Amino acid sequence: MTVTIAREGSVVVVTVENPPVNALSQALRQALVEAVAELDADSRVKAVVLICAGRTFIAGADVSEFGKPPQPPHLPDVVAAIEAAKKPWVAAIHGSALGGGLEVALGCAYRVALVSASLGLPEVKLGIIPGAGGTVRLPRLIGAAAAVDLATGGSPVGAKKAEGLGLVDAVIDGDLRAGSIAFAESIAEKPLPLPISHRAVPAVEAGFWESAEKAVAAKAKREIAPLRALASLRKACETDFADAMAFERETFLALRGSEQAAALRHVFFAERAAPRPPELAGVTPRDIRSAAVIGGGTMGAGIAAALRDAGLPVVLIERDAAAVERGLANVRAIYDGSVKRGRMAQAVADQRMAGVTGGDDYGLLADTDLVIEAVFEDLVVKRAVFEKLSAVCRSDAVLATNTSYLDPGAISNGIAHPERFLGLHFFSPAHVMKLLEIVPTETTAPEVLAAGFALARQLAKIPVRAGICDGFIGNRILKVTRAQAERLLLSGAPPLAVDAAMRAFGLPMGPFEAQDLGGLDIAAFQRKAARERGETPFAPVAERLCALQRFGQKTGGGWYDYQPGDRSPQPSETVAAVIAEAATGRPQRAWDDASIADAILLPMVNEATRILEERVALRAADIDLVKIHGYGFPRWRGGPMHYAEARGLAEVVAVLDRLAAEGLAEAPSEGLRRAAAAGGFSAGTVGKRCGL
Ligand code: 3H9
Repeated sequence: MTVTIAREGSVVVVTVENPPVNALSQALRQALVEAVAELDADSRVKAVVLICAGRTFIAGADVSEFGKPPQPPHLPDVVAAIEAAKKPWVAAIHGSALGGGLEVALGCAYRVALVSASLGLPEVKLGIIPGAGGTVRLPRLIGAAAAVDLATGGSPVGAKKAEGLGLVDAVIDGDLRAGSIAFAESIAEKPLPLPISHRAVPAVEAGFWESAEKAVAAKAKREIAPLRALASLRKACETDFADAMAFERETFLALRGSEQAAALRHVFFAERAAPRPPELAGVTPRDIRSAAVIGGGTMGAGIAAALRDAGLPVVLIERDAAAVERGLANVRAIYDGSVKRGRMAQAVADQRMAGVTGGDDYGLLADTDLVIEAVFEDLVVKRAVFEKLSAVCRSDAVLATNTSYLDPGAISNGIAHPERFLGLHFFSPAHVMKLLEIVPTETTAPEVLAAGFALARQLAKIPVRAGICDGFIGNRILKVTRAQAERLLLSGAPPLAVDAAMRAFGLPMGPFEAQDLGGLDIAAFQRKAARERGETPFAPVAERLCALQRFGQKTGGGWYDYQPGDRSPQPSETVAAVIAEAATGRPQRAWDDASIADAILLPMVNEATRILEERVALRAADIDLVKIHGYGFPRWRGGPMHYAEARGLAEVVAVLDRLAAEGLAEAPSEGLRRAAAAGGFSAGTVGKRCGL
């Protein structure tokens, strides 16, 4: 970390360099306080520009310090020192001024920003609220309503919008350093503006806070921080500066040590580690500038849209002209939907669509860099596709399958140049869902695997490397979720109670509602394939429902009954009778929300530990990302592995032992017992064996 001071006539430029994102480490906070004192004492200095080296302005407090006790100088004092400086400080913002970074900028007398910069208070996304005056100064500068949007939503605003809000004083297009120096010269002789902390609190309309509370609560669901941020903003508007600062700081410190903040921090770092697996360090990915998708069904069309959204030209291949038309119509429907919902301008949609070409001739792919197959889940059909691709594509083109259950090794068996082949498992809808499981085969070359990760980055997806097994990481755990849900049915918990318990835990939907939405036939098809492989999948009730053609909402009934035109699930007498029959002779017991959640979640953790032991996943945090980004696991719980660790693995093992004794779950794996003894996955033997 360095803070350098350079003189440009009467203006001084203070440059912060603390890669990667100029986070406010203790050393940087100290250096800023010292710079204020030094420049205050220098009579030649008329104004100060605070600028940052590298990719961004100060992106916030150093999140990695959050697990430790705060060290002085504390950020509120640093901001107060800058605000009290005798010379006007001008924050010169490029990249992002986030969290503590924006708070530092609010301490400055002026703020200027590059047109490409963004500013925001994302603290709530980390389970905390601003802790250095963000909620107290912001309403004084831009009014309560805009401050509520920024501090409770956590999304940044661009420089132009910030200028409109009064958050920045000038937008600079071009050289930020030169522009900021010129700005500083223009204000150097003016009297210092009133510090934001001295400005009047904004007035709000009657009922403003009550309606803001309703709106924030509805959006935040079970996350604590947004409502706490709102409380802090309200305090800022209703008391004096010092009281409001004390309230904000107290709230910040309390949340900083909360379970939700620990979980959200875990996810923050997991998401940033995921795109750069250490095992691929130094490997140059194969270049991907053009792409094709084989198959224009829901999945293929979604993948095509995702590729287009990332700027790649896409060819969509189907078996005949009519299927090509249907495939293109599926892609168009995605863009039409975005336009209808106001998320995309018609001109952008047209431009995206213009970059998708359809055809039934594989010859169109002779020079394509990446081809993703998304045809029917049938080994013979998929192999036929790759045989053709093998014949027409360049030998260095990356060939990928989007299979969810088949063995990519078997799919690629016999193709020319098998080192260019890998699995890229998207989640439906593929243009929306953030997860991408990347599945190398035994022959995949490192630069092809690296191309998969680079593609994920380009597509703004979260990549997770998965080994080959039935269902890879996510669907393999999903099988356990479903089996456990059925075990619960057979031991006295009705579908409604199971779904309600999982919602209470924080999932957007329970396992039975989710199956009714997606269709029971898909899992039935997979079970059939599993039986053909000699396995014995456990789905006694689902099998009976499928035999009754109850495939979910689309057939008017599945785990629940549905009235025509109404998607709300109604308990079904037919299903109750099927469950009663399947449960004959089994012991029944009483279930509450917590014990239902345990009976589903802890066996998932048990399976996930096996997945780690088998190196199907390389890191416990990767499994968390899979469940959060592919299956709606609540982010504020940190994913199943973080949840289990936070709860204590010894307790997890004890609960699983009890469930196993009742025949309601498998016993904890040896790996889980070892991890419990070692105190966690990352510190423990399971993690170590998996390369952590
Ligand atoms: C706060 O400020 C609280 C205050 O109100 C109160 C204090 C009293 N700390 O995302 P990237 C690392 S809360 C530590 O890939 P990009 C990241 O782990 C904070 N490290 O880059 C990664 O490390 P590595 C509020 C951080 O260019 C590297 O930087 N601020 C932090 O795609 C690159 O990250 C935020 O929440 C941090 N604050 O995006 C901002 N931020 O290379 C969070 C990043 O070793 N950060 N790292 O894997 C971001 O949103 C993005 O990093 C940013 C750059 C947009 C800045």
